[in-house]
Amino acid sequence: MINIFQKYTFSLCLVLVLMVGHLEAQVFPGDVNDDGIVDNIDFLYVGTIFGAVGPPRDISEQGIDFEEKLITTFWSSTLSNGLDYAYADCDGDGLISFNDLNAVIANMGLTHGIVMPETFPGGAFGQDPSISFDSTFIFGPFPEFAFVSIPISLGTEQLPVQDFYGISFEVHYDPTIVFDNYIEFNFSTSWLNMSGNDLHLSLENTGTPGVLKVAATRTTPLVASLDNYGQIGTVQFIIEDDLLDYTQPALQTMLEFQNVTILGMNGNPVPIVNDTITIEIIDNSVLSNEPDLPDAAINVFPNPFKDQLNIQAVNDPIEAVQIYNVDGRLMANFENIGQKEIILPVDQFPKGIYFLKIQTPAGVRTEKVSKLK
Ligand SMILES: [Ca+2]
Ligand SMILES: [Ca+2]
Repeated sequence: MINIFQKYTFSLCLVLVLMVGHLEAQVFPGDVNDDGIVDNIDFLYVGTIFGAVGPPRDISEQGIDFEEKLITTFWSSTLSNGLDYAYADCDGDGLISFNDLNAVIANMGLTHGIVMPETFPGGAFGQDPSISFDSTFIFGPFPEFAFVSIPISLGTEQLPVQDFYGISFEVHYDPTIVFDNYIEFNFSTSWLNMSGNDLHLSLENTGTPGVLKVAATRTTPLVASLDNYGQIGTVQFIIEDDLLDYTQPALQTMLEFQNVTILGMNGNPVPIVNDTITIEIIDNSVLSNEPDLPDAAINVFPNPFKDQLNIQAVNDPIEAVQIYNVDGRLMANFENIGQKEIILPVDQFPKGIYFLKIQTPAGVRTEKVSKLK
């Protein structure tokens, strides 16, 4: 009997050892929720357990290269979706830190295996707080090449946000309407309190035309009122310049929030109601009476630039050049040029992206350029 018992115990142990062996798992660094794609939701999950410490991966399995990394020891704590914390330790060093948030940013958009994006239940209109385009915003009409900045609010006085740690969302837009697919979300000073030493993290990914992905997560709990509402930032873009001619009626285009996710203080999803907005666009020659020049009519180089920008017109002399920054602010205005070639002194401009509006007697050309350090 004892022999049989011992044999049984030995077999049981063997089975347990084999089972423990099967508890190994693979993680692709950055895909924190293991849904096949690195995106803004993975960013949120890292934030919710920021500072957690656990067993590191084996040295040979550390790093953030987007390949299967073996997890041999779990952390024995789970995210709100049931996955082990080890998935959020993107670099495998045993600490949930900025390195892991940066790993999500570095691998943003990469996929492995079958992609089945994690989904979250939406909010109920009239019951749950909303993310919304500000109702005081004027919907247009905007002339082509106008800079549009739409304030975004989260929560209202009637339906405030009562639980918050981080937010991710997408803004869907028509990529043929947005100039050079250049659109961004700027978080402003707000009740999110993501400034100063507390934390400020946000990311944007315009890799998919027509989809702006945004996320912001705290790394410490929010020390503020639990009834929060008001503006959290702005969606900003410039309208394409060759959409209409003066004979055509105004054009309408829609922007829409999708896949809005808030994770609360305990990491659980908080239901949120989405919103859409329609804005109206008119031909800018209604205002300026200037036709658009074809691409080949103007050469701008080098791009990116450092100290100076050369502009050459093929046929007509250049009359004027305006330079705008990405906030739509006029940075420089060169008038009465009257030559086919001009070299603009732009060494004092800060690093960034600029828009040139080049005027000739035959029409106007807009160009996007970027300044290196
Ligand atoms: Ca993911
Ligand atoms: Ca880590």
